[in-house]
Amino acid sequence: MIPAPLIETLRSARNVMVFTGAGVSAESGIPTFRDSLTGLWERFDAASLATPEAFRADPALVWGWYEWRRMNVLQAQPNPAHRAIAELARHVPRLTLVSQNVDDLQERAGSAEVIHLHGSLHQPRCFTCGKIPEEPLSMPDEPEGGRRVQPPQCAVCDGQLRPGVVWFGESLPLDQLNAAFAAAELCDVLISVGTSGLVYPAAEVPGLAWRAGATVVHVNPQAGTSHGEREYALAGPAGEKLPELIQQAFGRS
Ligand code: BJW
Ligand code: ZN
Repeated sequence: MIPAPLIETLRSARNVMVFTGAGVSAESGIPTFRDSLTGLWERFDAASLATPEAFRADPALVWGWYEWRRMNVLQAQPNPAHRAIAELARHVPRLTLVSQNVDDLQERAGSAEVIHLHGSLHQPRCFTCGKIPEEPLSMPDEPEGGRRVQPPQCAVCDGQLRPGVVWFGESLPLDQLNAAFAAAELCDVLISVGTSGLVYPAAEVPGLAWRAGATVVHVNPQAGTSHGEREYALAGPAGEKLPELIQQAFGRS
């Protein structure tokens, strides 16, 4: 049951922000990071795979792991939550979509502009000179995970390509972070979907919006039932709750 005041607020909002985490892609079969049993960090060691030190120590291990993840994403399809976000953009005067995700499922569901705070699996760059190769990556050869794969060489400096994601201890892309913070301060409604809110500075976004006066909605199976002033929790999978919210606010989904 979606609270009536939330439906009214969304219906009259001029400026909506959607902030997504790994949970929005969970129903496409892409594992989250911290869910018990299924989360990537339950099965793999973040320090050995998602830091610049890890890449320096064993580039083939890190590149192979990210190639496995890129292949999973290439084989996955957008789910009803991704499609609901693309549809919401057609109902409100302005929608800003900010994602912590490194997949491209939101774009493939029809969202035109996505602010990616943690980069992309699909756009590697040189670990040495930072150059982004002109040629897109080809389909990974081997479906198996856990296999070492030598990273391709940079055409400019012969350095090694690295995944174009933001690792622990690295700065987030400044333009995207500034755009996300600015949008958070301007929005009337922020819908936070499928994030544990544990990783900073991205995790500051919903609080920033709330302190600036926005109504904040959390869509998450783990969402608590209690909520503060201007704060709602829709407890359930995003692929159910987002279409329901949009259907009730705008009449179709
Ligand atoms: C569903 C669902 C369904 C399930 N429907 N929902 C302040 C305090 C403490 C530490 C720090 C701090 N500030 C910075 C730090 C350090 C660090 C940090 O935050 N650490 C914390 C973990 C303690 N941050 C950084 O290092 C950042 N950089 C930085 O701060 O730079 C400044 C600096 C420079 C130099 C030196 C020092 C500092 C960078 C962070 C980069 C994060 N990178 C990753 C990996 C990206 C690459 C990759 O994909 O491998 O980003 S980590 C991982 O976590 C990934 C995600 O984007 C990010 C957030 O995770 P997310 O999306 O929330 O996923 P989960 O799994 O946590 O949650 C999923 C949720 O979905 C759950 O709630 C489920 O219930 C829910 N769900 N099914 C809806 N169907
Ligand atoms: Zn280079």
